[in-house]
Amino acid sequence: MTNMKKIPASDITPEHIYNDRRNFIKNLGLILSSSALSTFANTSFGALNSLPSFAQAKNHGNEKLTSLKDITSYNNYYEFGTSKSDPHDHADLLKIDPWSISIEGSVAKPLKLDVDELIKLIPIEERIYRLRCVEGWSMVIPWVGIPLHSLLKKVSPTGNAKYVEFVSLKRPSEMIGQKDDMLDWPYTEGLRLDEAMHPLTILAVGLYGKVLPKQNGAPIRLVVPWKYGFKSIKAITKIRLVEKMPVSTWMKANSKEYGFFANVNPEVDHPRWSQATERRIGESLLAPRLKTEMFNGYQKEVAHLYQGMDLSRYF
Ligand SMILES: Nc1nc2c(c(=O)[nH]1)N[C@H]1C(S)=C(S)[C@@H](COP(=O)(O)O)O[C@H]1N2
Ligand SMILES: [Mo]
Repeated sequence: MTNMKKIPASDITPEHIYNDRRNFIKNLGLILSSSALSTFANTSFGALNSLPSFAQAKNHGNEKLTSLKDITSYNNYYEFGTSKSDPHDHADLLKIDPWSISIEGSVAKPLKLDVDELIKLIPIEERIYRLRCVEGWSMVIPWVGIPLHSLLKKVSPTGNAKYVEFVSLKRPSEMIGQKDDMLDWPYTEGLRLDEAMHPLTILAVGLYGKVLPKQNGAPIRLVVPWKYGFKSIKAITKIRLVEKMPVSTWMKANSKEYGFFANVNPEVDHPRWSQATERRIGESLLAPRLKTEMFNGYQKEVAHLYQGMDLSRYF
């Protein structure tokens, strides 16, 4: 519980959540005092025991990787609580074996399969991406996963598939943060079909060459590197191709602050946080903040997707 005090919650947490959080902390206190907290201490792995061999990322060494320790102990995963240490401390409660993911909706060939079958169907590969959170911090993470477009091609989207909706898990008995209704569970997200088909968009099943830790979204999570971190939904159970723009969990919670596109954009501030600079997790708190790059540094690859759009309106 001490970790909650290090950073003033009002600096990092949306207001409505900050207020709800007092109740949440009260509830959490009851749970913690009645259970053996120390047993959930470590990084935990799940359904997949190990990953098959994979192609390594080409851009090894361009940017210093964030340490495994930081990647697995400073997380946002509100299903397990709102503090950065909650996912590390509580995600082990989640049972992820068996775990199937279904791809449905406007598709000619719907598919439902286990994650271990999925990685036999489509070869996994490593991708080193920056992850930029709307709260103003960032990491550099060596993910292992499959390009989402490879999976979407297998289900043959039909003509009226315009968007892709992603649905996470709702299981409050194991996801103890879901005992609080601060968000409309299950967590959902969405992409336009062309964003989902972009070669940079992946479904991650591992990091640092190993099976994905539960606090990072095991067994399978989305990673869209040019968008704010909240788009990269964890613990996916369902992918639905749809005609209308899905309303994501964060849009429902606060549509003035969280838009559908959520492209990293240093020129468009969040109402309560500047997006011009960022702090790289693991660097000294005294180190100068880095300048946030347009589309998180992936401008060359993705700017064409938004040609002619007013990005301050479609934030
Ligand atoms: N299901 C789910 N997915 C989620 C979140 C969450 O609370 N629930 N938080 C998001 C946010 S705000 C960020 S910044 C990233 C953090 O990913 P990481 O903990 O692996 O660094 O996960 C995103 N995916
Ligand atoms: Mo975030």
